[in-house]
Amino acid sequence: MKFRDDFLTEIDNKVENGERISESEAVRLFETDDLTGLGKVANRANTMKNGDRVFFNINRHVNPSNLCINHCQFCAFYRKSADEPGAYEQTIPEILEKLKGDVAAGATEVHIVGGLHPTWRFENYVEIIREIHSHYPSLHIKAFTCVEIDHFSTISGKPLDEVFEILKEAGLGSMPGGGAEVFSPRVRKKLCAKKISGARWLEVAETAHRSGLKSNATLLYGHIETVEERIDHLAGLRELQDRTGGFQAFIPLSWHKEGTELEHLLSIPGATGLDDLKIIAVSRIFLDNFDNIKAYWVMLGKKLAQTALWFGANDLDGTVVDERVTFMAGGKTDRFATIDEIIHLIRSAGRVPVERNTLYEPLKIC
Ligand code: V47
Repeated sequence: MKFRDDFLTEIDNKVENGERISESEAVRLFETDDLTGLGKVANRANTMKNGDRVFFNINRHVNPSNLCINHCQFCAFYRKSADEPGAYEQTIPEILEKLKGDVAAGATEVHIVGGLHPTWRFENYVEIIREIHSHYPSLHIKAFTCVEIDHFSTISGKPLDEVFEILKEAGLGSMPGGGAEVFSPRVRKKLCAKKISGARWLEVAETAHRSGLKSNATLLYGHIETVEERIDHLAGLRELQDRTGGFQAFIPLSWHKEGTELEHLLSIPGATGLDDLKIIAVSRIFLDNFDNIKAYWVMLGKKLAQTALWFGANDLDGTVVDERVTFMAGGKTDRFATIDEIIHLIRSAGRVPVERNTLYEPLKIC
């Protein structure tokens, strides 16, 4: 292939020969001004793995409560106490009622994440999983980030592997990738000082994988992180994936600032469309041991998520329904996507839509 930026020829040859790129090469990729060239390299890396198929699933989000003891500055979702405006707690019957219609409409997955509640005990969380599993046994429960799992270990006094055994017995099927933010200690100290370290996030993910659970990984970008810190984050994920193979998908999360403590800092303009596409492309090329790169339409917008299918992404997430983390931070996209809409986005990008389950087994070619 011919590129305007010669460096892309080098990287394209590496991709074609299955050679891994280095951290400094990944930093250099971010600096290219040949966006379409970068997209072509990432597209090659993706089609070598996934052909022209693009995954989606039929899912719904449940965020049981936004009360949280970690007051992260980039987050508009959390509330410190129940009497603050916007604070909420859902009961188990409410959650079961919400899921009823989704299951009837063919949902195969429920995605559960929430705050670190100041008073809920580990048993409360286990009960949520147990009740959902017993009412809707066909629904795959993808729940709790590494941050929440670490919290359960702290509040229950149980080691991580025991926490996982209890949750699996209750019906937990896999874990989402949130809470990773950016592993850089500099960024965490400034934005989320109370949150577990990046090293601990990776340790919890490793323990999950060793106890037989698959999980996802994310990167929150577009705030104060540097390009080097983004790549260092990806390097931590690539290294763990080499050892466990337990990550199913990588999902870059485009930071939304409305309602966060950082909203009025003009020095942080947030990610542009170009950043969004570059992150998808660079992560596809750098994370050569991840099969799936997800373009999360809730944060990218449906049109840019569709465009990302030509920049290395092979997964559009799902119908989603009722996600709150992004919408409380000013997300302007629709609150859900219909199955027909997702299929249309994929087909009109020239790709083949494939409905998958949470474990990335194809269910239906659409
Ligand atoms: O953990 C918080 C991030 C995550 C904001 O695994 C924010 O399949 C943007 O992890 N702007 C939750 N992001 C979302 C998440 C996720 C989403 C879709 C699929 C999967 C998966 C995982 O969102 C949080 C945090 O890292 N976040 N605040 C914000 N203002």
